[in-house]
Amino acid sequence: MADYLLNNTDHLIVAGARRLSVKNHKNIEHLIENPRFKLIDLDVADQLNVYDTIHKEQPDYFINFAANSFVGSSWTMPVNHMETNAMAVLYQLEAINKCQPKCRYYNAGSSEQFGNVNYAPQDIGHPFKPRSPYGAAKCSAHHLVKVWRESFGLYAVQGILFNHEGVRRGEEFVTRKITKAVARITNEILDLKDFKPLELGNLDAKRDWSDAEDFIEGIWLMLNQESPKDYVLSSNEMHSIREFVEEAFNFAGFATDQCEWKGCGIYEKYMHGDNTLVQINPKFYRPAEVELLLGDSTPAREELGWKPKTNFLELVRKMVRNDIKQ
Ligand code: G4F
Repeated sequence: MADYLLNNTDHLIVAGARRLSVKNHKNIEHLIENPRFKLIDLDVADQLNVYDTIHKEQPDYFINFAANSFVGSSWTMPVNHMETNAMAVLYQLEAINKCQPKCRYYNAGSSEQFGNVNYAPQDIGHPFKPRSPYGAAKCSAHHLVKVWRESFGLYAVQGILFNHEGVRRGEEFVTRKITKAVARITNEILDLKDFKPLELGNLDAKRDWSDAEDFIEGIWLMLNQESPKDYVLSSNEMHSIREFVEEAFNFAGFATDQCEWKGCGIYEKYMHGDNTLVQINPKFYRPAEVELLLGDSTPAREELGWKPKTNFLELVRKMVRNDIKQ
């Protein structure tokens, strides 16, 4: 988002990040010296800190990407997810309403809010049926944004974004986990070393994946309409984890017609000759799964003039290429 704003607008970016004793700023390292980029300490779960920051900075826009985004950890840290993904939104809305009501506000919503879906594709009218503490917190945030918009006339929106990936994706999310492992296994096989197979959970979950870079423009368009409205951003294409695995290995030279899925359930394996490339580890199964997500982003395409540029295959290849290069 910061890259996009620095390249396409003349705004000053005040970037808030939680203070850590050992910094984790790899994805923004290249921006630190930019005179239009200012990094400040900000903990969105601390109401006073949020209020003081908005009071001091008087932002024209406030974009909240500070949620905990890993669904898998939300069962072990449910309170933390409610505080960071829901209460934090309340603190931000209240501070904006009190000190800078002209500020345009964006909160990152999620297709996880649709959860145990009733129909496909899911549009903005699909009911919320979350399956995780993460999803429940995001639904709560969604209602808060709507209530503050309707009660106080704030320009506040929550885009509902389907999965968005890329070369800066965290390594515990399934796409990056796969592409990193494909790069590692490819190198280890070429070097004739022993290697550990990639371990995954549910291979049959289906997701609507896009390139995060494409979504940034959609978010900025959502923030700059005449009146505030929530939109879905999605590729409108759905693929299983299994297909992602096949395409990623295929691109690295393990042709799909020379590989084979063998066994079933927790004994299923993806084999290339005698080599096991992928095996199941039940520890990656979730207590409740969102089996299928497929978006319908027609209103964003028609009303905002937005559309994604990168399709599924290009995304897989871009991520594998990057990880092999690294
Ligand atoms: O990559 P994931 O962890 O992403 P998930 O849960 O769909 O959430 C992402 O997208 C949401 C939008 O829909 C965002 F709101 C959220 O913040 C995040 O960005 O898992 C995708 C699927 C799941 O069905 C999971 O069970 O992959 C399945 N999976 C199978 N094996 C695995 C694994 N997921 C992970 N992380 N690790 C595995 O080994």
